[in-house]
Amino acid sequence: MVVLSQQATLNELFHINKYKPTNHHVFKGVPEVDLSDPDAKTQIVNACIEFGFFKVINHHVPLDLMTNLENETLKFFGQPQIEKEKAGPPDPFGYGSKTIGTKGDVGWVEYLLLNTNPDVVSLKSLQLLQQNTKKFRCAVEDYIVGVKEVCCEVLELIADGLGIKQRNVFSKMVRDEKSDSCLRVNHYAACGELQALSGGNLIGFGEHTDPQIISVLRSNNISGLQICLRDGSSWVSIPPDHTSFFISVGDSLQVMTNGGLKSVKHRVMTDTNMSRLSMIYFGGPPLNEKIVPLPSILVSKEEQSLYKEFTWREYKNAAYKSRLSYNRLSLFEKK
Ligand code: GA4
Repeated sequence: MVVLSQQATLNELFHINKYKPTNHHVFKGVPEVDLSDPDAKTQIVNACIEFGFFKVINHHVPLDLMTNLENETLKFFGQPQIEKEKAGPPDPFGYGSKTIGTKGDVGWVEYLLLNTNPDVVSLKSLQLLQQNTKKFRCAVEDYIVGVKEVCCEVLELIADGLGIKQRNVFSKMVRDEKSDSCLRVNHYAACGELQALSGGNLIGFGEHTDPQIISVLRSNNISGLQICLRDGSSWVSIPPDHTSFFISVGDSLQVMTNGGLKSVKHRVMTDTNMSRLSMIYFGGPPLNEKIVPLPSILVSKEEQSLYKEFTWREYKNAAYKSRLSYNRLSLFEKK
């Protein structure tokens, strides 16, 4: 049943249904990279160039760690709304429902957003962890340890694949004790009758690129994630795989490679009958880190920087003031 007080948000949700119900075919071409393959670095860089997106297998994170967090967060989302809202509204950390960011974006989603760095953990993240059971806290902490390793390993392979001598040039930003990485758990409840009301295309999370370096996503076995291909207009559906991680290139990596590896636009559609749960680790630099093209890349490609100099703090502040679908990097491009 649709609660009347939520009608305004729902109207907006249907209003944003400007995405034409095009044929989102299931994409069979997602590059799958076996992290133990000696050729992984080349495959990863090729996938970053071609799609800004790929799947990794043989990542050494036990399935238990993933399902444990999945179950604990499902318990959280299963609570009465009034309980969940004690952990909100998001600042941007904490519990949020239907509203995304601060500029009026909405989606059929509820979520938890947590800062992952123990040093710069926000009050909201801390309260959220404390309000919940020890099992919930441990599930979050254990998962972060595992997923951060995957994130750093992939970043090191990207550096190798690009022929950069200092293979920790990206990963050291995520390993830094001041790294501004975060973890998001999105719950897309089955949307039932709303799907039909919306014209069969209810948006869970609208199109956007991630501002960080790379994002590492794991979901349950329900589809919904779509990426935009490099032609800029074809959207394809990504077949889910609950045992693997999906990696997306973020805006910061695009800048550090001077546009060589471009961030990928993605979005999530909802399902009438099945709930989707995804957990995404956003590998981010420390706030004071300068986000500039790597000198070695500029030298080897004989290029000038395409971007003005900025810190992650400046980019993040600009990003968090923008609409979800906005091309945030355009603010920092040299004209
Ligand atoms: C997209 C990637 C991450 O989920 C996120 C999002 C953030 C938020 O939910 O508060 C933003 C979005 C994301 C980019 C533009 C701004 C900020 C919502 C929004 C409209 C946590 C992030 O870092 O940027």
